Amino acid sequence: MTYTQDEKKQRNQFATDVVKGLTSHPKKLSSKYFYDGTGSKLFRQIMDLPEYYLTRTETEIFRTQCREIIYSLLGQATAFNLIDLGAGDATKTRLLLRELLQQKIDFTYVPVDISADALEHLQTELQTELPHLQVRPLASEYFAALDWLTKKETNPKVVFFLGSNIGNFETKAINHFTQKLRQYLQAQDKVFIGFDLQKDPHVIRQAYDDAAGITAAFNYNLLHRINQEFAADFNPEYFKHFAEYNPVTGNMKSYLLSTRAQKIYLADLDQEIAFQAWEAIHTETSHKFTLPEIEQLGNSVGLKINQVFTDPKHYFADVLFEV
Ligand code: AVJ
Repeated sequence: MTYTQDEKKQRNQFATDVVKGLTSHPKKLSSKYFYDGTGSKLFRQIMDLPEYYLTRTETEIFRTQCREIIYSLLGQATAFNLIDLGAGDATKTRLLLRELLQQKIDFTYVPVDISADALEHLQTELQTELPHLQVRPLASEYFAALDWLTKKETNPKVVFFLGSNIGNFETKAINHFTQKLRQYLQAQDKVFIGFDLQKDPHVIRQAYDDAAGITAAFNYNLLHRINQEFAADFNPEYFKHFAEYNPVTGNMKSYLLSTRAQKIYLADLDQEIAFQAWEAIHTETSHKFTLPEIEQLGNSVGLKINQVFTDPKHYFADVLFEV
């Protein structure tokens, strides 16, 4: 596995972000910090929840339209790199990988993930499941990975960004991300992005507040992680998971609410954080898109839609863009 940033730097970045986020108004923590070992495990459980329709729906799109997807993303290319940003456990991508191998197509699979734990888990599974696959895992943030790759690779690339991971950015950051992504692309390259679509707000809300409480545990884990990494004294029982969907903005937001006035001490950083009763920490945004919004997003950076793959209920869309 290749790491584009060392552990010490990552921890420093985390410390800076935690202090900055918890001393701002409103308080916030970046959702990218959910994914330590426990967080990645909890997210794998979320993907299997009955309420969490996203993974199931996107998997269904991949399963039923596998050949069409491969045909469209290959275009004229004979050899390529499949870069999978935020690969996670790559359940969906695997369906394509198997078919690509069967069709004897020359490609390298480059899973990129912020979570080294998730990547290790994935690599082990892939080695037994698809022994002929050429894999080159990158433990990295997205752009550090693209930077690193553009310097080393000349083959055309197809950049995957599945699972509505793009929804985790704030509105401005979605545009910024797409803009930046575009700068790494050349004429032959393509981008394949998974977008969660706007739908009945109740369906969306339940996906982020499941009956078994797994999503709540996923949210609380952020506090456990801060306790572990910075010797902090958060008591997760004094916080409440709260999830709210706004059909006007298309933003699904998750929070941790402090159920009482309390002071938290982060010993390793010698930092005290005061909470008012019912004060919120915003921990995640999961944006839901409309198709015109997706088209507009592509247009604004010079990406054209090649094809839209969706499910019968139009819950989710995997969109192939070309330069
Ligand atoms: C992995 C970012 C797509 O926003 O739906 C799941 C993460 N958070 N449940 C999402 C998540 C709460 C997920 N993404």
